Amino acid sequence: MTHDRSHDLFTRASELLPGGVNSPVRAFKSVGGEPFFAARALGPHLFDVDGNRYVDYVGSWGPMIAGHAHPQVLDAVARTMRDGLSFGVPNALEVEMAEAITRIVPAMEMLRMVNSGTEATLSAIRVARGATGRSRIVKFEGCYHGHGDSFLVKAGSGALTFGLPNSPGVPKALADLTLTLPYNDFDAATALFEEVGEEIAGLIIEPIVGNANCILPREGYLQHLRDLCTRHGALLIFDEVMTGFRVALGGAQERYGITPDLSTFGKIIGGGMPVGAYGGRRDLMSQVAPSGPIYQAGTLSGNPVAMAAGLATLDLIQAPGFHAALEASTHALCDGLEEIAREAGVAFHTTRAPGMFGLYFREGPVETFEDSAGSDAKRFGRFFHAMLERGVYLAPSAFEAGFMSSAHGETEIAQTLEAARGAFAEIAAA
Ligand code: KE4
Repeated sequence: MTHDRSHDLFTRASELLPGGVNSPVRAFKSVGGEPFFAARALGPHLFDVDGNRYVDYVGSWGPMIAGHAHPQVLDAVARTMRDGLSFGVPNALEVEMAEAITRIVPAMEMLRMVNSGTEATLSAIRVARGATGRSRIVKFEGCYHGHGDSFLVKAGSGALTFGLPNSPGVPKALADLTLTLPYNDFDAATALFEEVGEEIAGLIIEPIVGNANCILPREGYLQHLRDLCTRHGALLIFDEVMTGFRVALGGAQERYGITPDLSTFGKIIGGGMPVGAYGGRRDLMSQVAPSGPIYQAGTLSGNPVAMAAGLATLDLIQAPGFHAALEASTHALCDGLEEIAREAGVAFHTTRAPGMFGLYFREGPVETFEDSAGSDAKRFGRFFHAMLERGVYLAPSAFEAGFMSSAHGETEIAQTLEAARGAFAEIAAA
């Protein structure tokens, strides 16, 4: 594979964009080398500017659950944009989106559209603080909720990838209001709530962690957090920006049968266009301006083009059997990778939920952030490049989940496993 044009573009980009990218995790910093530049994408594939084709397991970090450039999504966008890109006054598609989300996610009694997952989570936290009159929030080490100041404390995703879990620029006074807990630790959560439970406005969690690689909740853990929040008057906030509409149609809250007080979404509901949403209990959301005093606003919130792309994607994922098929292909990929690693004698483990998965260069199980951090990141980096050279694009960090789409068929999974045979053999021999 040649990457000459990507290299030229990256050289130019690096002059003008920090790290040559508009979002850190794209820079390949933790796996080494330079990122390729995408020229186009279709279905399960990305094509770079040098003409290389990759089976894509990142899917723009989640939105492309129905595959890239799905005709139904593109047609909806093309139809809508001809009537204008943004009005700054309400439009019918915003109502249709609100009706779709509240129908699919019953805990979302009322919601507000925004333009990113970050906006959704920082708005949800503001509602929690405004509605309870409390200031402290609880998050989990390794979880990532976007780059809002309150969340850049022991954060995951790119912050973790670059060892910046506590970013400069976040005032200590604000960071001190963010308490962190170890994920999947029942006793630590109980102890914290017993100590300061009445000061906690909200607890925000990725119900399935997808930003410290992929970690599933232990049996009963989410219910334990639900009970603690209820008992101490704190609000339970499910950050489903990644898991929403993916691990089940109704997200992790449907999969695990938990009713959060507030939820945040993004990615899939924009179908690739900038979008986020936050919402939940009506008595909380009715306190948001202009119906209440808690302020939040956005020039492009609910813009018709993003709504059209999101609605078309939501339509596609409601097809009968969509999530069952996504779960089956996720298991087929992960089972195959584990078998090939075993044959190659490489310590390897996967975690999986419908449509998302974690790859670990360590023996299982992986149930805590420490388990995840104990994966051999150097080996992951070598595996990443060995797969890339063989036409498979995995998330470029040992601390990111991978994503499956309905466009990944048996052919793509077989190609991926064939590439993995060579990649694992290469690693075993290193
Ligand atoms: P955005 O602001 O990037 O739209 O969403 C922030 C966010 C919030 N909550 C969760 C659970 C998330 O996963 C994210 C964003 N996810 C990362 C991927 N790990 C986006 C990729 C990137 O930062 O470029």
